[in-house]
Amino acid sequence: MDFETVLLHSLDGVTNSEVKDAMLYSLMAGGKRIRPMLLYEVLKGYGLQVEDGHPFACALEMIHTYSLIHDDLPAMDNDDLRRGKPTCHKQFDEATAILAGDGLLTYAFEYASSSSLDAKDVVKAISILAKMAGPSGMVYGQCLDMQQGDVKQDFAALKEVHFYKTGCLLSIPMMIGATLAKQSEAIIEEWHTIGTQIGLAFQIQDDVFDVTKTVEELGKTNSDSRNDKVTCVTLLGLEQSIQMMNDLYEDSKHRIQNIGGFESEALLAYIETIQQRIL
Ligand code: GRG
Repeated sequence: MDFETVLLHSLDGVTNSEVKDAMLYSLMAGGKRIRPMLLYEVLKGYGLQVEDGHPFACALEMIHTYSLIHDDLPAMDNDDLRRGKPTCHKQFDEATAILAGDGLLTYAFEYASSSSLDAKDVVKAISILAKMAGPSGMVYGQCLDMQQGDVKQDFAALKEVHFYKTGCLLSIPMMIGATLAKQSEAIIEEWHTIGTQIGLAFQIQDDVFDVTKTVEELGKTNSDSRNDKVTCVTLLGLEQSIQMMNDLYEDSKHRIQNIGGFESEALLAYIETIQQRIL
């Protein structure tokens, strides 16, 4: 079964309602599915089955989608277009979009807990999911981002926003993959570092695309420029941003190659496709 089908059926257990329709609308709107794919590649590199990762891969995509729905709300970035379609609150209404985000966030944990792997590993993986997505992780990053207008940003401050807002969620697949493969705390921490670097590189790439691609190509509006937000490109310029992005990807690939007992070829090839992506 391909991931889109697995993801579609992951909401089968949810009671039918307008909120479920909105959850499905946003979840199945066609993202790149980078976080689930990273998890699958880490599992494969450790010799585990892709199927073992389904509950966590779906949970990750649910949490990612909730964050996009809430980020697009008028109280946050106020965007009308996401993944080439009207944002959730435009397609439904604000109250339904808030509830769809809440539904995806909470159901993600119910779904992840359906994993039949070793209960100790499952609890640890769920705890990583909660910590990295929560108020000391991605939510903290979003909080810093919302305050951006009040504080003059330098690159160190911007990097901190990206570390939490983007890096935390991109670290989850690496950390959970290593956890399910029963790796040591030190190795899980190394995967955290790798995920954070890929997250920062990914965010810089997103900032570069915001100035080099059209709204039609991106399938989303550029609220950073509309909201006068500082980005890597406005602070460092285009050339230096691209250089930094490539350095971060290269360093993370190098770190992955040095992880003992991990068959890195497929993951490195996948990261290469992210680095070379045109959208
Ligand atoms: C509302 C708690 C809360 C958090 C919001 C995800 C997020 C934090 C904000 C969205 C805006 C943004 C630029 C986030 C940085 C991460 C990023 C580039 C997200 C887009 O991820 P992709 O490109 O999206 O993987 P698709 O649509 O392909 O899944």
